[in-house]
Amino acid sequence: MYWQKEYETMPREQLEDLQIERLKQTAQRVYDNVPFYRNSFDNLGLIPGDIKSLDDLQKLPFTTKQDLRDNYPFGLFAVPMDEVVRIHASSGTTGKPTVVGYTRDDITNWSDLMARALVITGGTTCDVVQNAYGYGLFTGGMGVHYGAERLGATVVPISGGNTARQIMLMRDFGTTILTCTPSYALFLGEEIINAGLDPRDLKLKAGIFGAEPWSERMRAQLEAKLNIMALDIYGLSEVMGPGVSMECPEKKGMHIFEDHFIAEIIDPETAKPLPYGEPGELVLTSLTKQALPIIRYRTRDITVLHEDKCGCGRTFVRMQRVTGRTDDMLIIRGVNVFPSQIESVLLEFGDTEPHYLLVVDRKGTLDDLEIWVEISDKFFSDKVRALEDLEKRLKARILSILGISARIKLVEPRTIPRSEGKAKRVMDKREL
Ligand code: DLL
Repeated sequence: MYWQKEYETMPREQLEDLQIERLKQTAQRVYDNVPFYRNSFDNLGLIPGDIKSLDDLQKLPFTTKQDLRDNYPFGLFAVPMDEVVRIHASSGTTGKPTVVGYTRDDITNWSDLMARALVITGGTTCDVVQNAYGYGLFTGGMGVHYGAERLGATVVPISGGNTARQIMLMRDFGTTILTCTPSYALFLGEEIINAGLDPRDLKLKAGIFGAEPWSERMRAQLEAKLNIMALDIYGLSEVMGPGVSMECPEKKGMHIFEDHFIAEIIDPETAKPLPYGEPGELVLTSLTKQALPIIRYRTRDITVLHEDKCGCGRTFVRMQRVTGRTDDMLIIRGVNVFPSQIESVLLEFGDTEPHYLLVVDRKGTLDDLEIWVEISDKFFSDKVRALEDLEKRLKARILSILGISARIKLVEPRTIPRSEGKAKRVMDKREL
């Protein structure tokens, strides 16, 4: 089943014609409206008219998270603010978030892509979609929500957390499609069983899980525990949000919605393009976005692209599961965390040293973050009460900056191993 069959099954040649047309428009749009892009085109001696074929994409400059940061908050927007109807944001590398914007047409396109994702799982107007992705600045909640409404399904905007209530509503409302992070889905699956329920008594049939890495092992567990078909969805705020690509029931990777995005794989070291089939960093260019068109965005996500025909009939290339990142970003309970964000919090607090270690583990099915922080010599001789107070303040500050709660472990001065080269800030013990 398709939502927009004409596009989803478009012959490659026709699809490439559409991509080049849209790429030309995008290059013109950013050149005319975004000083950052005009400058970078000028520096390369490039004008939008130089883009004549898809191969010319490689002439265009890359965009990075740092570029979004340098132009915080709205500097990369290509339309006046009165055309922007929505803002979302994701973690920046330090204090300020990365901000993205959408026009009304952007929201319509995004909703269509999310409706496609739901239809791929077999979704129809008769489905009840329990949307347990977080609502708010994170793109997961609203992204799925608008897609479900666009499809005409019934959406239950429950957001994340409150597991007992999730299970109650799942049963009472006859939820058929669950959308959330895969680790939360696994937790829900276990809690359903702990509550003495049999998943076969629920009406659940499919789950659309993403926003963090997962594995085939987790898929098998999710499908067994929840008695569903579990499919992977990928996206990132900078490029749109969820719905950049979506897996089909063939389960051979996620189809990139190539009528809206061009995907490349590059060698993260040399930035040179790599052929299909080789692992590297995913680079995405938007083709239809108006508020925040993005050229060759370096996602930092490692994957492989496959172009062989898919049994589902879609002609879009597929990306394999994301297997890692080229930077130090962690995803903890679905929240993107950069060690540098934590460092900047520690620097605000005079009583700690900027020596820290993030210990990430999976307790049961949920991620757990413990932050080891060295306290200063001066502070170390102080009273227990003061230590407890420092711990509390740090915890609260990290919660407010990162949006996740962490356990703080204050350690004696000079106990976190120093490294001669790049400091080791993270110990990730999770096995997916
Ligand atoms: O996580 C958007 C999203 C919401 C995707 C709901 C899927 C479902 P950000 O918060 O900007 O956006 O984080 C984007 O999350 O660069 C990847 O590193 C990671 N990521 C997203 N989807 C997957 C996935 C949303 N299916 C960052 N597998 C991306 C592995 C994923 N990693």
